[in-house]
Amino acid sequence: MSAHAHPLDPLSAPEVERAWQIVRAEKAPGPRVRAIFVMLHEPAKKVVLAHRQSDAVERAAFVVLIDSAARRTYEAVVSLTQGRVLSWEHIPGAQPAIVLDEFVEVEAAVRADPRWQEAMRKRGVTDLTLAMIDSWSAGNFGFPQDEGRRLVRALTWVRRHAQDNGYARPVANLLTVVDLNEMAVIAVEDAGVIPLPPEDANYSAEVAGVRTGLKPVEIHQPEGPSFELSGHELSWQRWRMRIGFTPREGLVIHTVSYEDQGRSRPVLYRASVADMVVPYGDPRPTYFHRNAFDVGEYGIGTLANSLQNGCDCLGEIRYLDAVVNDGQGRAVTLANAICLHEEDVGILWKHVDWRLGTTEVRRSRRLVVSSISTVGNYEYGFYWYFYQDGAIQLEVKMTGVISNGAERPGVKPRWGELVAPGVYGPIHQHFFNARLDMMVDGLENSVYEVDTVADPPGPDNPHQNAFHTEATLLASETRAQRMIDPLAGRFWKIVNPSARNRLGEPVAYKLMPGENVRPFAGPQAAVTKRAAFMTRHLWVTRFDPRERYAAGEYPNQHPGGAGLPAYVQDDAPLENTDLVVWYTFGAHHVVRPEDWPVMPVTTIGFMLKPAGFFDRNPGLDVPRPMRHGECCAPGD
Ligand SMILES: [Cu+2]
Repeated sequence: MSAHAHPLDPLSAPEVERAWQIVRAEKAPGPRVRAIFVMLHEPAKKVVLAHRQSDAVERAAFVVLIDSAARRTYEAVVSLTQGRVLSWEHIPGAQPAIVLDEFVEVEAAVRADPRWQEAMRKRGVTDLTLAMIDSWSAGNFGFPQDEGRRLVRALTWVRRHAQDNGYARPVANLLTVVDLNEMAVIAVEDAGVIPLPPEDANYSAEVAGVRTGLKPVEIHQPEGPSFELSGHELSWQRWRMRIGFTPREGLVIHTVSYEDQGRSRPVLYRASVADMVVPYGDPRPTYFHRNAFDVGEYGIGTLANSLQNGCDCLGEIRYLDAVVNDGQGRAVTLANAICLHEEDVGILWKHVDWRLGTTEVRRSRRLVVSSISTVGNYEYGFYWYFYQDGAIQLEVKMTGVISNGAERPGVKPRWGELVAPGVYGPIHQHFFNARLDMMVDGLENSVYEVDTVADPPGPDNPHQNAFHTEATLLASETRAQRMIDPLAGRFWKIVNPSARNRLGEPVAYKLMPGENVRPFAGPQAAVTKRAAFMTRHLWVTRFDPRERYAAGEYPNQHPGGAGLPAYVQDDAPLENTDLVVWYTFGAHHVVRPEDWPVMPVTTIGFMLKPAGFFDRNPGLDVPRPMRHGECCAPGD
């Protein structure tokens, strides 16, 4: 037993390394082994929910590794408390996520390959140090030569000069296929020279210039932030939660509850972005394979940034470090990877009673828990917001450099847009899936789909103005595969049938979709089979601790069918049970010249709002705003 504070604390750096040492000592997996993920093996819900502060905590790690020589993937559960491997399993055919070490080694292998060097010379590139090679996950297109291999399809860019944007000049028609187990180039596919774009694409202030006229904005919180952080437990304005982090998912929000009149009321057991995929719409040789699963194929947590105060977050900031692993099983501490801060977001509510001459207004403050990951060319920011009216929001911010290609002068591409002379941005989509293990006033919940419907004309509707909502129970996993319908005002309500509000209605939170889109890849496309989660905006499953990821445990090179489609095979009943809501939200990216050379942030997300969870507006008691050290008086 260790003296650890809480069963959901992410693994510490010594725990990561100890887990790896235990696996190596006990299983001797050979010299060419790579650690893929070393993360907390989360204890069972009942253990977590029954945990008291004085309880000793069993610590365990979940380890994924690959023996490159034997081409075998293993999973281990390692007890850190007992110092031994609890389970050890070979996962036949699985290609685990690609780790950073492999990216580095791929780049070196490609550079050293004479076929690739020849392809560069054909394109007039003499200084090969200006070239940059990014590994792209290989996908699974049923090519017989891919069978059984651990592959990436690497793309090349060439900077115009040493300080240039690495993605300034894409090399079109050149794909380098690398076997990661052999760390050898197995094919250089050159479909013909397209000239490199003529311009550089720098975005530094030194090159772009600096506008004038901005006066300073400073956020002062002289008494510090209003939240309290104790280890990984965070409390703020009646909210209480635990902040987790895994190398695969990045931010994880655990055990979210709201204190309501002295009662701690749970809302969520666990929330994370459980996978994502970026399908591209161009069928040509160096584009068709682009559909990165950035969570499951790369591990978005391992790619998290160290954040800087005043730059990434503004104000009175507290940070948490994140601990991930490298390919050798060493702990890597990403300092300041998780930013915690408060933001003023305008007014929370207001009313002017002009007869009485009184005004009551409250300002809205939100708690922000965020992290940003750099995945090759793109940046993804994950922002969880908690509001004083009981609302929760996830906002994903997308920025960085678009994935691109080169086009011959004068060609207007069908499957995308030109963003600069010779530089092309293919049309694509970013689908995220948030796994929301709901716990609305308890584990037993049901989900309803709520549409608004116009009443038919008739004696009950003589003025034909009538409309009402209709709620349909999503009674089983087959029936709980739904699409958005903004024209019906559709939302989904997560209800606790055995907890009632003062009006006698079951308490609920509703999931409110934001902007969303459908996938455009065809139903038989490889990416559609492999990322079947994107074909439905809403999925609900009965809780099963083994059902963790929307595209399954091993999406890399997987032929498809894993994850949600497999989880719902048994069509489990969903009424009044421990369930998980999986929400897919897609950002549709028709690339613009303004997205070049680095794209302004675009956002996508959704909200969870109380819907009869509280008896009234829970933000009534937010204090009046302060102005020059005094309250805004109602008569002002
Ligand atoms: Cu995009």
